[in-house]
Amino acid sequence: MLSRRTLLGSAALAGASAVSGRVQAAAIPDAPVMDKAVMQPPLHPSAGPDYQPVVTLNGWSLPFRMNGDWKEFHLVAEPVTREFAPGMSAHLWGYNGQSPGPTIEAVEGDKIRIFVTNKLPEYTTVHWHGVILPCGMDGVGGLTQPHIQPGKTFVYEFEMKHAGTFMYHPHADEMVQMAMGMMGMIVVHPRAPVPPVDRDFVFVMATYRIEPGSYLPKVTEMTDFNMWTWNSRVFPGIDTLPVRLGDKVRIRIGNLTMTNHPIHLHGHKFKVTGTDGGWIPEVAQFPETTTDVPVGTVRVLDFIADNPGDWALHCHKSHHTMNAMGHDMRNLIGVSRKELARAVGKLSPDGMVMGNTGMAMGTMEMPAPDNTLPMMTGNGQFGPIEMGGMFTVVKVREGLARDDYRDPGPYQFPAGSVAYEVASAPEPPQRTGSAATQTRTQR
Ligand SMILES: [Cu+2]
Repeated sequence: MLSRRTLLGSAALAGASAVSGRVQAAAIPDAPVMDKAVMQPPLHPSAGPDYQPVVTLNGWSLPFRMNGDWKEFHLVAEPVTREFAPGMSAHLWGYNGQSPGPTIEAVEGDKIRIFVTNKLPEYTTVHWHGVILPCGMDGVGGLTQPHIQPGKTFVYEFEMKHAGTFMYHPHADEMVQMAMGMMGMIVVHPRAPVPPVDRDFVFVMATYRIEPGSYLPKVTEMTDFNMWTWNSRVFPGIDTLPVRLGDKVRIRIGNLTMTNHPIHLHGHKFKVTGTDGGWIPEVAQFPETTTDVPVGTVRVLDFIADNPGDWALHCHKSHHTMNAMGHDMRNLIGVSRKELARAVGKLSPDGMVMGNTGMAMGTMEMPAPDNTLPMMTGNGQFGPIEMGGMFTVVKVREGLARDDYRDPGPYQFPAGSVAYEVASAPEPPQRTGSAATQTRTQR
């Protein structure tokens, strides 16, 4: 993490009593900057009430400072370069060096002061989605506050009245600013001692339309996106979720895309325990393996990691587990490759015919422009995984140390526990409607 001095003049802070009202510009705290797109270790609080911190997939939590009884953060809205996966980067707008911005963590009852500096070429605001606060702190440009003009810093001050999982994003030129990646998550930990979870993950879903070979999202796109991201990363660039066998695990997922995402976890059942409206009473929770995360909402998934292995976690819309290349391909299954190749060859001598037996990519490599990613990619210990977009792996292992979130490598399957090929195929099964069955029913 880099440190960027934004103090005007002396760093000396006024006493708590002197800053409980309107703050002076001289008291603006440093704005830390992140220069990496990999998961940072949990940020245990250095002051204020204690809590079990979250980790952000391919992200980080924003450090704060205490100023009297106020917890102070500094967000800087600015242009950033974000790597989606090795081989592709995008020119986005974000906060403090990355898109999405850092996760803001606080504790129920905290008094929060968030400084927002605008280094974008146009005005912005920040709306604290789901946080119950006074109207003048709601961040809706024009409606609840004047816009934050380029070069200016505004202060938001409110109490975090409720624990839960919330989001932040601009409410100013929203179509452009959200399509450019301006968003982040807010986690408010409960103050009352409740049984904490062992591992607590958070990420926000965002979508982009970035033509292969280009770097800027098409900000007027409404429906036809080609980069389906978790924290502005796509498989195989999304961090895995390493958890210890037996851990109580929480995954908090925000959706700031333009469509819903049915999120599916393999090998476990979970309960949805919270939304951006708060915690769901236990009597209203039920077991699931897929839950829909609608547009503009948060879903919190809790489960016991009681099944060792490498378990896929992904959106169940199959075009959301793909990357940019090849979204417009025709279905050629069953077409004669020879005849089609002859016809295509007349029109395009370098043309390539594929897909007549399905589209399994295997180890096939196609020439691609700079700065894009193949439609389906990634390798596992048994071969190609053929995924992209919203896909990663929950890795349940014995004996991981607390706060150890390093990828433990591929799962070591116990001998004899993997699906296997048989020496010869059995007799074909009899089908309803086959000649044999018909003869029998006619009798
Ligand atoms: Cu999806």
